[in-house]
Amino acid sequence: MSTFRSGYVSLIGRPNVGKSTLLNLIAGRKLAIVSPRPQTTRNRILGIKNLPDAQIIFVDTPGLHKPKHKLGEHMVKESSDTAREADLILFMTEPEMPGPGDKNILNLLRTMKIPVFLLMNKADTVKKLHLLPLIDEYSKLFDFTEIFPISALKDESINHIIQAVAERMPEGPKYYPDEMVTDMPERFMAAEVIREKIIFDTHEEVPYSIAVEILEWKERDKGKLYISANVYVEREGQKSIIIGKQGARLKEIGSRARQDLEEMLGSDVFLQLWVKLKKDWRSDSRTLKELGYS
Ligand SMILES: Nc1nc2c(ncn2[C@@H]2O[C@H](COP(=O)(O)OP(=O)(O)O)[C@@H](O)[C@H]2O)c(=O)[nH]1
Ligand SMILES: [Mg+2]
Repeated sequence: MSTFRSGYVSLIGRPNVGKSTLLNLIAGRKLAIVSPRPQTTRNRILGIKNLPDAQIIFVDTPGLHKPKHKLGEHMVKESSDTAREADLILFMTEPEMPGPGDKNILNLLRTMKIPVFLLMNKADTVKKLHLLPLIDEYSKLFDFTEIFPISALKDESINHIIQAVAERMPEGPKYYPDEMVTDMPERFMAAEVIREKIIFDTHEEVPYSIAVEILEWKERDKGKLYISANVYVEREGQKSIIIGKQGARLKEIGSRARQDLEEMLGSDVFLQLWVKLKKDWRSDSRTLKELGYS
């Protein structure tokens, strides 16, 4: 009789190395929002992978960084907590010499005594020749169980990595039913899609200063879904930036979000967005709690 294996695998690394891109590649669909800016992911996000003889639960995390406000503290805690509870850690990095950020993370991982794979991501951005000496540098810093260069953006198959991960999973039950790909409610994913569109369309502090809260979610006539949401900003000036001239930017954001939501939910969507001021919400414990960031 063959044994069934299952376990938790946490994706750990500096912000912007490609953790969420990898989670989406593994899941074969978009679970986590991705952006060219660091610190986009704020919560832990689950991607469940079913194999004939294993169930692997991948957990995307916010990047580990030096927090500057209460939201940042929450993000760092989410990352280190999921690492501590994992059966295996995928430490992701870019094809660069290890910097202070990477070294700090490896020091933290060293205290956990959990096997760690090194995934050197964005391998498409450098010549193969340059990868080996970099991998060498990382190997001097940490005793990795396995090492893979990858490109979460360009590679189509990462089955060899998933297979290697499966082999490291302990014997265990199927934690989630087969059809389940994530534990996130649709409402949360919808709020994230809206946030992603705003991040893409704004600059400097604005992308970091926003939070999205779904207010209404109702079936209306002919199966059309009505969704309304608040977009919170930290300062008055950010409100007009998001709204744009005669509401042009908010209209554009809403229309892009609606297209993604329709694809994700498989139904027509009517989306209404409100921009609201919530002063310095990133430093306010109560608001963080209300928005699910605690
Ligand atoms: N060239 C290249 N870019 C990548 C790769 N993986 C991710 N990216 C880009 O890196 C940025 C950050 O990715 P994201 O997944 O949000 O990083 P995270 O902060 O670690 O979750 C995005 O612009 C991605 O498109 C890769 O393999 N190659
Ligand atoms: Mg991310």
